[in-house]
Amino acid sequence: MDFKGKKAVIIGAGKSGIAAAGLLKGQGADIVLYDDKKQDKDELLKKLGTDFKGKVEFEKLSDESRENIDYLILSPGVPIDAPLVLELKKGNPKVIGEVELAYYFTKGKIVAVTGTNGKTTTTALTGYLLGKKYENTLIGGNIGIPYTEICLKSTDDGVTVAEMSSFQLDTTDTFHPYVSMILNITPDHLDRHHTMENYINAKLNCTKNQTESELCILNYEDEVLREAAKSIKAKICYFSSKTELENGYVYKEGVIYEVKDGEPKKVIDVSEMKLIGRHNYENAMAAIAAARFMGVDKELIREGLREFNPVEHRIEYVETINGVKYYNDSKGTNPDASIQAVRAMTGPTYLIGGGYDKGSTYDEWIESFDGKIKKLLLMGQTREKIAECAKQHGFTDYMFVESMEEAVDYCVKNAVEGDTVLLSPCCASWGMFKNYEERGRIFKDLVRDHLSK
Ligand code: UMA
Repeated sequence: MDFKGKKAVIIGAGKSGIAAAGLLKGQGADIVLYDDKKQDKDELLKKLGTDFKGKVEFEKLSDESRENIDYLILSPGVPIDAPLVLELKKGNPKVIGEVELAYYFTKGKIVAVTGTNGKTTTTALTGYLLGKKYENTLIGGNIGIPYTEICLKSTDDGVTVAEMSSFQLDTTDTFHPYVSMILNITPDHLDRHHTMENYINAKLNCTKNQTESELCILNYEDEVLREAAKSIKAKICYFSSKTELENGYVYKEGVIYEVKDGEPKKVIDVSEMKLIGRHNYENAMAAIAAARFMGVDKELIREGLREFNPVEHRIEYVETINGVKYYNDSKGTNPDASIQAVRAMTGPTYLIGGGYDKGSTYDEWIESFDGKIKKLLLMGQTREKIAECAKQHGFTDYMFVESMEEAVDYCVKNAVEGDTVLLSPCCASWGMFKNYEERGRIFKDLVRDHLSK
């Protein structure tokens, strides 16, 4: 792909937009970096570097920048049906997402990890296992490192493990991984994709260009995925934590097995790993399947599984204060993820939830409380909606808080030895926090502040 002298307008000047501009400036493109929201221009220019010769615009794209666009590059958070995108499309530019752009520059093999939940842990673990064999193993994408930031570091003999969100997959075209995995699909981001069908199709984009000799790893327990498998061209490898498969990876009574023609061979006893919870054993099976397909030795896989530490913000242990354990699950941004965190708790729990409304329903989340939740502390845009739903399910031990600080203070004062405090909001962080990382770090800082009091 030749970008020299071509006009590229990038929409969204967040992490991805900045990284895309960084990539394109080295290709001699004529760049306009635009954001709907006003930003500190000097700060942004500093991030772009002194060799950035393009334009930066905010709030309204100038008439000049709208003309003769060759490439319209969308950050993941920019919907393909955003009014500005629809308008600019009339000029017939090539419209691509930031991931598709990165793909043009990627060398070597790609492992793409998607699914509603478990992506980040699985991406990190897969990268860790592949790193045992491939010296140049890169990890990026939705995990927080823009793909355009790492793609130039890829090499023919290396591998890139890319976490792909539905937002990112929505705007891919030729993106072609060697191994793809879809961990699960449950309703999420319906405000952006409008229908479940659109959301599923976005996820399936990660396998649409794969061929028969390549691998697609799927969760056997997900009916949507089993149905989708019928039209997937790549070889399918299933994993399951419930069904004894004839071929694939199976979790049963504390052990992960690799099964070939009905014959199970033990991979690892899960008690040897630091990851906990059935959902994490599923993530581990997907990572093992990818590593095995890419030729990583079984003993090295076992070693990696034992060494790997859980990812920040996913049921992450923070501290114990006066016999009360604190867990940060800020990545619990939808019901399914948060249900897994609630299930992983073994005793009476103070649960901190609520946040940005992305159209989820909370019935299953409330049902998963199973008598364990002593108090539900609710914050953000969704707090009334969740409270209403809780009442309908006969759960009334909830209260509203205005801030994370108020929530943590309440828990520190009221939780007693043997209790657990879990931040697992079941909602996105937007509105109150920049992102889930900021929300999780603020929670952890507040908890640790109490430790030093
Ligand atoms: N913006 C516009 N117009 C729009 C929408 C956004 O100008 O119509 C601007 C915003 O004002 C903002 C910028 O775009 O300044 C933000 O861009 P972005 O939303 O694409 O976010 P980035 O900072 O580039 O981060 C993105 C991902 N964010 C989203 O998908 C919302 C990050 O995933 C990802 O880590 C990062 O790229 C690197 O790949 C975050 C996320 O919440 C973690 N992902 C969702 C999830 O996991 O559920 C999908």
